[in-house]
Amino acid sequence: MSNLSDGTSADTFSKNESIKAASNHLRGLIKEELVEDTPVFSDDSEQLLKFHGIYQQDDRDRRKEARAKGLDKHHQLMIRTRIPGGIVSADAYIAHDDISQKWANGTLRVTTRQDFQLHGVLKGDLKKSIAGINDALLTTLGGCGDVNRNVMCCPEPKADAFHEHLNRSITSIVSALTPRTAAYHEIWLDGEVVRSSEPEVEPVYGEQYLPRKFKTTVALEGDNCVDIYAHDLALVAMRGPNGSVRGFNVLVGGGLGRTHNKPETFVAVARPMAFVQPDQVVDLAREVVAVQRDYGDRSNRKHARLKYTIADRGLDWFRAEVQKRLPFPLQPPEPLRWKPVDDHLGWHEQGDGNLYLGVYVENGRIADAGEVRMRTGLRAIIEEIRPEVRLTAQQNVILAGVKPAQKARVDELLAEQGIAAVESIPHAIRYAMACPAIPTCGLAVAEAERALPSLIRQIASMLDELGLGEERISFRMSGCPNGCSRPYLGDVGFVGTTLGKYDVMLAGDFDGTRLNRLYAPNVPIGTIPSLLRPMFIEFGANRAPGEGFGDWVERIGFESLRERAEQTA
Ligand code: SRM
Ligand code: SF4
Repeated sequence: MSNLSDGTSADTFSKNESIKAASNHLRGLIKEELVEDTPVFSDDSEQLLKFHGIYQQDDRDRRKEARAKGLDKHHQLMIRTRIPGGIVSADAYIAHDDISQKWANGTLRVTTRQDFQLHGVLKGDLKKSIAGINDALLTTLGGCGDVNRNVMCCPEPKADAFHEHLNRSITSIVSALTPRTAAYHEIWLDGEVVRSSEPEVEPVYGEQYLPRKFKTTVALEGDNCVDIYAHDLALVAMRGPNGSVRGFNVLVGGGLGRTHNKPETFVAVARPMAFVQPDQVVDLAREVVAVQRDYGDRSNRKHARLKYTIADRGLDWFRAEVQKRLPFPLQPPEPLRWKPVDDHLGWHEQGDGNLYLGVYVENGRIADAGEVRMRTGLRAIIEEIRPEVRLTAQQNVILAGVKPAQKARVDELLAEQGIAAVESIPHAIRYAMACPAIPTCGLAVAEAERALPSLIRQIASMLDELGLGEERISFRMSGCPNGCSRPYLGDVGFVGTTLGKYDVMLAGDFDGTRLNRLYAPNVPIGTIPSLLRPMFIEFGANRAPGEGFGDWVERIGFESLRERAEQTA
């Protein structure tokens, strides 16, 4: 193992560093263990599998029963397909739906980073599932692991020159930051094992890949629907004349993961670092990643994200280090202004005579549940109309390229399966998000996806009763402080502390430009509506015209909020 650029000895490296270094570019023993007659991979392979887009999990709902019977956990795998900009062809959607039916738990999960996740895959079905995804021209390589993850982008399918330019930049960034190892093909696709006298090279990542996960998003000037401030690297495309991209504002060092009671772990928003020309953006992205590769903390994984490198060494140091590696001068960042975030739901013109429809999917779970047969409905439309599918950063689905003459048929197919038009969905529900948490996530300490629907309906009816039903307030819940549903960037965050309890975070904003803060720790879920009710009453009575809930809380402050809430309650 090599030492760090700053001279840190390899002796202090964390265990994951030795696993990566010894893995021969992510091969390890995955191929050998795949054919063993066991339901699980070894611990080392579990870490390497992440780079291949695979997490080893167990069904937490079945733990108790298994323990009582003296049986092992119910082991299963989750597969994450990396989907740049969330763009999926009709064929790839159908392939994922088929795989979910045959080999996973029958549902598809749209993630907050515009990917698909398949849960509940058994080891014996893993290779077939991955091969099916690749046959549909998508990959799971780099879906997880210590590499640059999926590159996000606003999914609005606008047919104009600006979007075309942007798509070209994204393709180049994705290609520059995708791992080069042939391990993926060898293991999952029966690719030939290349035996060459030349050593295999990972030009960006080297032998040990990055110290930790790395996340990049591209955003469009004025539109923060991808939550740029949560990202290690955010590139905001600025408009030039005639639909050109004038350049990119570059922000670095955002990250939301933290651990309860460990103040040395913290949430950070990405900060403006530079402005670059369109033809410089790929080099810039590569060198930002390279500086983090060389200077990120490889001894402590809880301190290994770019936000800690920047907190320890300073943004000026980071900018100078990136600059040293580039042949062009970094320009100062331009000011950013945001319009109200658009979730792109409902019917819209897309600029080429066709339409797109944004469909609301509760917490991203495409499933048939009771009256709402989302899976059947989306499948029927996609098979018959064959739209392009786009996954949004709010866990919803866009059907693009629908001909005006097909609109009525799409509406009919949705109605047949009980899928409501977005206009009829209460705003609190529409703008809410929750992470998967229990039963699949091994890190969850509380429920999220299964707990939010009931809570958010209580909140929605309360807001409606108080005449605030039309307000755009974002409620985001996560089952632990890692922040996968970006709870720290909503008006209101519910962060799980233990089963049935949540830290209630307030004073963020709807447009995701400001972190919220802890207002009330460890609140039992059943009492959250009564905690919020007096605040909503005060908000309705005293806010300034057009002021959002989080902005109002931020303006009056927690102390005044507590006093007012006590008087109103
Ligand atoms: Fe996440 C780990 C789910 C977006 C921060 N995240 C996990 C794992 C894989 C649990 C694990 O490591 O065993 C979860 C799998 C649950 C399951 O059963 O599916 C998980 N994260 C998700 C998804 C599916 C949540 C969702 O509701 O959609 C999102 C998948 C995104 C994707 O397609 O790549 C997801 N995770 C996020 C985000 C939001 C974002 O990136 O915009 C964050 C906060 C931003 C950030 O990274 O700082 C996030 N996930 C984490 C962390 C904390 C990282 C840290 O720096 O401390 C972990 C734990 C870890 O890495 O150790 C984690
Ligand atoms: Fe799991 Fe925590 Fe992420 Fe939720 S926030 S998916 S509980 S790691």
